[in-house]
Amino acid sequence: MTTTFPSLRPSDPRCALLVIDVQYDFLPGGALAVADGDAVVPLINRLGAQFRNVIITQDWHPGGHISFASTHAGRAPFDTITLPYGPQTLWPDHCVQATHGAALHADLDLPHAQLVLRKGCNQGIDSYSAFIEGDRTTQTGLAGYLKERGIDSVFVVGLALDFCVAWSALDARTAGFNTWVIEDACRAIDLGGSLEKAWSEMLAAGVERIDSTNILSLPL
Ligand code: VGL
Ligand code: ZN
Repeated sequence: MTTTFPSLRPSDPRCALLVIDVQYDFLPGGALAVADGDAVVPLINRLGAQFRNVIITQDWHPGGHISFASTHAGRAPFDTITLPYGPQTLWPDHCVQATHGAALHADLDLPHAQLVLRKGCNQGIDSYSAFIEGDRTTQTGLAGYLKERGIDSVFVVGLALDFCVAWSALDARTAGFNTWVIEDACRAIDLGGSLEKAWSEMLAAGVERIDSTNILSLPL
């Protein structure tokens, strides 16, 4: 798979930056901390300044969510269970609606972001993806939102690379978007080989793997 560098400028109205789940619970000290997760914030701010279209996502679970180990008697975080829609990794309680852990990092500086999309709000369905929930049926509406606005190219950054970033990038491809993941503006959980698996699935699906310098060096 050869990487094609974006031919569109980030300021092009057909491009959008998707900023995935830069929330306190995924940052050092948080309930489901991603190592070095806070390191992406200054870089995302620099990238964001170049994009006309910025969309932010927030993992936003009700208390007692199906993805929480605490919801299932005898289960521990990082166990896998089988739900009606398939296997589900169980997590520590995280990103509970309107808690501090669910808040976006205060240093995220994206005043021009037009949409904050909250996902994982359904009690009985997890949603790593910003596009389609874990049952692989329920749509968040993001694909329609982007398409109705003439956006056909998305650049994905944030946390966690091997879960919400990867699932969002894969679903962006399936929905027909040109899709790039800006690797150094992401950090991973890396659970049982999940990072390697995520990259092989993304590259096979035609997601392009690039570095922030590939964007920051483009003319505005
Ligand atoms: C995420 C696990 C559970 C993520 C969200 O944002 O990558 N990971 N919920
Ligand atoms: Zn979650």
